Amino acid sequence: MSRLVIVSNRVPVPDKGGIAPAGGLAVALKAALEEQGGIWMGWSGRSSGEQEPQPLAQLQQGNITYALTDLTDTDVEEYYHGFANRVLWPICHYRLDLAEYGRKEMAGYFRVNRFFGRRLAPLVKPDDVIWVHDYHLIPLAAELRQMGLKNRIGFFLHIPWPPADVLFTMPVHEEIMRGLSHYDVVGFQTDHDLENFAGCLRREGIGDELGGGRFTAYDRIFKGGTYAIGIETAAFAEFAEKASTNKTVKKARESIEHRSLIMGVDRLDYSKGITQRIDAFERFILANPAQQGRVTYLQITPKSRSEVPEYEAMQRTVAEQAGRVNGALGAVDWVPIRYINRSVGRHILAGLYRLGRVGLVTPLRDGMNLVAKEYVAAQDPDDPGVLVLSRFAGAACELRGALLVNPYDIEGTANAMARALSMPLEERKERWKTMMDHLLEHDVSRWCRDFLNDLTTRDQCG
Ligand code: ADQ
Repeated sequence: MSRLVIVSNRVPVPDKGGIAPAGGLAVALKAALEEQGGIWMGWSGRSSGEQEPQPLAQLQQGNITYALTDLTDTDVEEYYHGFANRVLWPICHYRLDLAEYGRKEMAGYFRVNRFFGRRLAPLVKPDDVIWVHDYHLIPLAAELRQMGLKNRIGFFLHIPWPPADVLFTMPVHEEIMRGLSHYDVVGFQTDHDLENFAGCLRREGIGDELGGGRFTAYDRIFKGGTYAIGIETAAFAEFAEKASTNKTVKKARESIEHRSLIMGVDRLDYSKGITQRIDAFERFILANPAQQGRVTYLQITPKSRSEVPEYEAMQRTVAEQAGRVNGALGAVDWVPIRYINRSVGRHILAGLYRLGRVGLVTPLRDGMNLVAKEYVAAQDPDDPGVLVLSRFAGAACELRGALLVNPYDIEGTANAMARALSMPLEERKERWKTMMDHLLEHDVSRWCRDFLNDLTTRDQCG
């Protein structure tokens, strides 16, 4: 069996006791690596200042080698904060207004990908299969091909792929499209993303579809496919059930008392639609005065990318907005919104999801959204809560039992909250079961297997 080489911007390195950071993606990819043996390479998250980074730090755990490199301050600024997070992230989330192009940042992005390629190439054996993850590393295959590597190389994009009119506002869109053509399999979260990608190829005559999921562009043939990422459904459901005795979960349950809990859990990011969601909650309370004092909205939002000015500003905006709504609607014995800026352990999170009568997942645009899937997996089968889900999350293509909303329509989202809170038990159970059956069958291990099968089956691709 050939070895597997995974490359991602950050690597979930196990601690000294061999425990890897939790999370479905890390668990599934680690399992695949353990089965086949291999390497997981990426950025250490550290800077070497302006010094050339030391050689790769390698950590062996069983038959997995974790290979990490530092980056210089300039690299971190231009590649990571610059092009990846201030250009590709907003563009892929349809936010042209937030994209800040700069020639320096673009050059830094391609330079760091070349640097990753140079550090990785000496570790790769001829029959290794390479799987590259996410928007930070699109040009990596092209760099490896340039160095003569003929291995099977696959790419999976965790975030949405935008339509041509959006992508082509980026001055280097051609280089990005060309970069993708050097993979053997390019994977997206949804059919809609894949269609957008095909549209980008067609629009400027860059390439075309050959049928059977095969594409041609820049004299290469490759497979383009949809691989909706899942979670470790069965394990997550078990965490949630067991968490009912957890101290923090118990305290949360007692503090809610007789009230219904609406749960929101997101990284702090403009794509997640948190401010629109708070507006919708306010609208819901104003339109349903009988709910005053009878419902609590818990929003758990760890800070992310706080070095980027837009994220810092967003942190202030959300906190002020939650404060304003609490000031306007709250009572001496009722705080309508509890807003927490902290990360929570996965077991506790699972227990909190289970307490939620409503799971409110309303991103303006999201590749998949694992929170939606985790919320469903965590529910009590005899008394499940209701998922209110944005139609612009990739998960909406699969979770048919959710109440789908347009997060830009504040009144519509408020109405969905009211409907979710009054939904009869039989309907809740029916909707939940449809979603849970799907999630059990399409879990993260299956996602991993499906992608790797396509990548290693030669006639799938060029
Ligand atoms: P993200 O944008 O990070 O992922 P998401 O899919 O929701 O979004 O995953 C977030 C993860 O972080 C979930 O597993 C969640 O449990 C965890 N999390 C969030 N808040 C937390 C908190 N307060 N404490 C602890 N854990 C918390 C990107 C794409 C998504 C895509 C995923 C996977 O943007 O669209 O679904 O990758 O492909």
